[in-house]
Order: sequence, then structure tokens, then C-alpha cells
Amino acid sequence: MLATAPGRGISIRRPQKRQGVIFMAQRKSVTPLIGVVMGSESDWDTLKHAAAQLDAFGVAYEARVVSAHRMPDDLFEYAEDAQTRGLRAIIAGAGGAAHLPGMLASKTTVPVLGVPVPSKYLRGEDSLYSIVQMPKGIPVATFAIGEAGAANAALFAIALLATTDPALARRLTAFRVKQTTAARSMRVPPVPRPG
Ligand code: RP5
Repeated sequence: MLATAPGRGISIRRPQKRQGVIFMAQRKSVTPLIGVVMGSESDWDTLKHAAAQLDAFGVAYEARVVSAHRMPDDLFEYAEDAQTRGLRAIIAGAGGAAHLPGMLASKTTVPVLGVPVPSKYLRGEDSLYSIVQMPKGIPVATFAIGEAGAANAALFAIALLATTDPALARRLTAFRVKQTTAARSMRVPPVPRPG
């Protein structure tokens, strides 16, 4: 099966509440390859940057709220079904105690990419330490706090898929070349002469 469906229209649905789960930005009639899950709808401001990156590469994904401490049974079910549903990676973002990524990882062998969400009082340092400090045996690949981490988690997931999808690999290379070209054209303004 192709990992991506280039050229197909993306159907962005309005967030829709169903049994405590929010479904967003799902591609019609394409099996999602990447799960984007978060502990609260307040995390979407950060996780939407992962979704946008996946969209930009035409990678099919699903986005859901699966709160570890408020929906533990849903979390277990999501993790247990991930492999059979065809998910190739799960991007999991949470803030504060942030046990969502680690708990998901403990219940599935599908790679979990953790995104620390900025928190109100500790600016996401709590989320980062919580996600990155997994004890030996259950890994969570942990990214930067906030939107850069979310976008990079998506780029990492794309790189994983690209190992078996040459068309996607070419798009990833083109993306890198574009960034390089943009950086090479950057100029700094001249320093004003004193006096
Ligand atoms: C965590 O608590 C979520 O991941 C979120 O970052 C944080 C706050 O959640 P809300 O109070 O905004 O629902 O579970």
C-alpha cells in the first residue's frame, strides 16, 4: 500500500465531539498511517503543527484527544489497536505530568514520538522531563518543547515512512533542499556606523 496519496484532496472536518474523543483533519477513505494524539483539546495549538506538516507531505493521519489520566481505558484501547489498524507511528503530545506518550508506548510496539506541550507554570519543562525520562526498556522518542517539537515529530514520522516509500523520500529531500536554499539566501543588515 502506498504510504501517501499525493494529489488527493484533504478533507478537513470541523472538530467533532464523540464519546469524549475529538476527530480532526482526517483524510477521507484513506487509512491513517500516523496517529496524532494529545491529552487535551488545549494541546491542539501545539499538535496542529505536526498535523500541518503531515498534511504538507500528503501523509494520512488521524488526530484525537486521548487523555491518559481522564480516559485511561481509551488510551489502552488506542494503543492495543494501533498496530492492527495500520498505524506506523504515534505522535503523542501532553503537558505537565505528561504520561500519555509513555503509557501508550508501554502498550504497543508502534513507535511513539513524544511532544512536550508548554505548560502554564513550568513552560513545558515538566512535560519534557516527564516524557524524555522513560526508564530503560520502553522508549519514547522525545522532541523539543512546543511547535518545533511537534513539526519535527511529524518530519521524523515522515522520514520513517520514507524508508519504504521512495516518492515520499524524494519529497523529503526536496523539502531539505528548499530549506538549504532559503538559509543560503539569508542576509543580515549592515551594522550602523557609529557617530
Ligand atoms: C494534560 O494536562 C494535557 O496534555 C494538557 O497539556 C494539560 C492541561 O489540560 P486541560 O486542563 O487544558 O484539559 O493532561
